[in-house]
Amino acid sequence: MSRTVSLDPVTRIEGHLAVRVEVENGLVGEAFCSGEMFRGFEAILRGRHPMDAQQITQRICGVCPISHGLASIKAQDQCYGVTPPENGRLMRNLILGANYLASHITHFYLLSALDFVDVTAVTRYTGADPALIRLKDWITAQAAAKTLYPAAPFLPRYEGGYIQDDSLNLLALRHYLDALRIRAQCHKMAALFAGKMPHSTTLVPGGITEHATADKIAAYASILKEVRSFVSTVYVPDVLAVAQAFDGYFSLGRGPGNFLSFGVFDEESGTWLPSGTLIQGRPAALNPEAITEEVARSLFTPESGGPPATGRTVAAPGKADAYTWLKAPRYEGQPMEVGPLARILVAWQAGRPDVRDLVDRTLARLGKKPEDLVSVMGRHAARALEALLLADRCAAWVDRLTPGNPGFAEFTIPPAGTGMGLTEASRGALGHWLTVEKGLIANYQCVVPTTWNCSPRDGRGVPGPVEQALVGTPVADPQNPIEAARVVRSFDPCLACAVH
Ligand code: NFE
Ligand code: MG
Repeated sequence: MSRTVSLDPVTRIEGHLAVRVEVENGLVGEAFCSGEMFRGFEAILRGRHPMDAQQITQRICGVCPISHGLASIKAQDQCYGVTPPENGRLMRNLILGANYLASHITHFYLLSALDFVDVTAVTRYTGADPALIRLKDWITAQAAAKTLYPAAPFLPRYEGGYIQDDSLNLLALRHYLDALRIRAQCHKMAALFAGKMPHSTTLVPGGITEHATADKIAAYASILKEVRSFVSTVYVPDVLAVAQAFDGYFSLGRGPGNFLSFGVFDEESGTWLPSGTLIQGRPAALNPEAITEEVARSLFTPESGGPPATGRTVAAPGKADAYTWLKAPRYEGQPMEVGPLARILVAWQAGRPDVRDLVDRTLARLGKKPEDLVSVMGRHAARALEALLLADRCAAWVDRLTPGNPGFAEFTIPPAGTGMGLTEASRGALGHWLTVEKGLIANYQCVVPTTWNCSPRDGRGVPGPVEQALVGTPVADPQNPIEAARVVRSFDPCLACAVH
């Protein structure tokens, strides 16, 4: 007998996502992802000055604003025919790198870890760590208050299957509290060159307006050391410990097996993490012309679909058979998984030596094969390994900055033109498409990581990546579908971005 289980809202993600799964004989048979709000950023941008775009699109999200700002200024770089000087290119990487580190650390500790770690361990704590004592007192007092949400964001929660060893749980909770401080440090790092965080004032076409002074370079390098040490001695070991404790999740949450990366972090030639696709294991070069958006089951009019350069965003709230405010991006007509796992797999396949070395060593340590990465645990591991590789890369970029050299190049805005800004947000491939007419924005389209991952069924009825990843997931207790929640959260969804 089939039974509908609804995860609504999915908590500990960003934005409003509802997931419905049909469970038959204890396994998910079909899944549906619904983005539950309409925002209309693309409609807001039409008719405005193109230089408003990097400011407005950063407001799509407080978690990945830098990626939206960068996609926007890269689209404008192309439209205006301007290339950033070396300092501008490096500062863009350093701001984005700091934003990735904040995002990955936030995702693991604040959003995902409590799917595995038993937070109630702190109520049994008898040690002397003041931070854990404060957390214990707070949770105990809140839980005793018997309100609807007794100790949010910790309780209520799904019951079942947490780590049993309280010493491990307490260590992870201590790291949860440390992560709050480290993510703030990441924002300080970003703000050195971004002016402020989360929404930067220094991102402009042609580069970055902040000056790379010796004191900012030294400050960035110094905070980076602290963040890098947290990533290598806390974050990566914690992820590997959780991976070993939940080994079964290396074979759950597979998804469509297609991966897409736009490539990110501009270097003198090409990008550090390469662009490319892997479709059923076959690597290929990225072809942006192969990207389309489908709207068959989305709450948009038919003209809202098609290639992003000419797509529109016209809401159709009452549309029959539609179940989400996300469009369905497709590549060569296929659903594609995007994100750290996609970037790492594409880079591994392309033979990037730093990626190969770290990934291969980690797989050997875990006794896993590369194909095991296509899973819930593989996504967490890829995110953590990317953070470690990126911290090292940021150290090299900050070293290359030359105090006194220009951060941006001058440009003029043509009365008409087009631009495509492709980058990677922490959650995956991000593109902004810009058309300028009479000096104003005539059309603007964003195709966003979570729109790829949480996309609905397309015109052929093919489900999106998260919908596919959920199929076959065991749900032992329909009242506590924690296994399904773990699959969804491994993608680090941000619905605020996805519906933009
Ligand atoms: Ni709101 Fe975002 C990232 C973008 S996800 S977090 O990373 O772009 O779709
Ligand atoms: Mg869009």
